[in-house]
Amino acid sequence: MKLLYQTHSPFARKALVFAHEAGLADRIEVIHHETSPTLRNDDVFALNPLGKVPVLITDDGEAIFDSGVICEYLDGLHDRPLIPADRIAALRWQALANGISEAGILVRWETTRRPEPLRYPPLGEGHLAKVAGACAYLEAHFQPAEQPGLAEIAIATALSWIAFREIHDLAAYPRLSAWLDAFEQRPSMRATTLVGETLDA
Ligand SMILES: N[C@@H](CCC(=O)N[C@@H](CS)C(=O)NCC(=O)O)C(=O)O
Repeated sequence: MKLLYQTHSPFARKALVFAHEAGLADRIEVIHHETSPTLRNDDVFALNPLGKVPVLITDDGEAIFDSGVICEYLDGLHDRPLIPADRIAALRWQALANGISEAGILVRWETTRRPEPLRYPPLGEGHLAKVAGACAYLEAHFQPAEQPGLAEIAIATALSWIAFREIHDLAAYPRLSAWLDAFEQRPSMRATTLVGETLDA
């Protein structure tokens, strides 16, 4: 299989960490691609009409997106499922993690990515409040499983990216940040360190 990837994407990393945790990483060739709505990558668009990574190309040549669907697909390829029987709960935590990354990306548009005269601070502040609210919710309610599954992988990769881009200070959430610090030591996370700058032009 091939994974169209980006070394600084929380979504791409979620799919690859999932592959590592499922014991499937050695079956996947990782190919880095830069993507941005303002810098078209035709190779990615050829496989995903949204032009986003991650995209998984299966051994049959099928292109699968997005990150959540890739995780579902990979979970069918091994015998210790990472998406637990309480599927709805796991998918809901994944949705929260996705929302954190999406809001974080929108914060970055309003703080660094958009040309300065076009930035709209209230929009950035509104999205930052969503990140903070979701972190507070996780601090209060998230009970991570000892054996990581989809929920833990999605939340860890989203929060790790928030810290990497310095979008929001996770020190305000001691229980959550202690768990994240420990999770960062897993081989799956250490093999997929975040690196690089987004290219928008
Ligand atoms: N819902 C998608 C989101 C993927 C996504 O937003 N990827 C970003 C990189 S972090 C991207 O490729 N953005 C390019 C664009 O928006 O055009 C998923 O879970 O895979």
